[in-house]
Amino acid sequence: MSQVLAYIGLGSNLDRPRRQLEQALQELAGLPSSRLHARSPLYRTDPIGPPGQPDYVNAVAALQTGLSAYQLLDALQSIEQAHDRVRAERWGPRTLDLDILLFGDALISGERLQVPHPEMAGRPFVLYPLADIAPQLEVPGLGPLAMLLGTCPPVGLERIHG
Ligand code: ROI
Repeated sequence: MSQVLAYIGLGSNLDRPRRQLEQALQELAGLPSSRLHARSPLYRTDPIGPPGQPDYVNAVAALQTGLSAYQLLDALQSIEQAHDRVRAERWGPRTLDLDILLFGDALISGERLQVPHPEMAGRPFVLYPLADIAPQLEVPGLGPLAMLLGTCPPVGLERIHG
């Protein structure tokens, strides 16, 4: 079976965010035909979007998987739902958000799924944890990750220790 390295962004700002992410990482590791290849440290990050919501905890995982991109998307949405995610408000607080950032070197522009994730280049809470686990990464269609970091300063995030 052909295997792809997929990068997944994790975020939470409700209901014990660190625990949400640690649990979600275990659930990613348990997906069929998949293996957790790497995970970044957790970061506390300032919310981007509507003000007045709690800080986020963010991380990025690299998953080696034999699933297709859409099978992976379905699996991520089931995990989100199991974490009681309520899709109440656009850009509002959430218990767990799992985004496919990259899927090998694929370029996907569907209705349900766009890869690379269309907003990743401007989001420090994605780029810095991604650089922790894949500093040499070439982002399909966008260029070297190192170049993207140069135009996205590490503002509003701090690595969580322990
Ligand atoms: N802000 C931060 N810091 N982290 C997120 O994961 C995140 N996710 C979102 C919006 C609401 C855009 N803001 C975020 O979906």
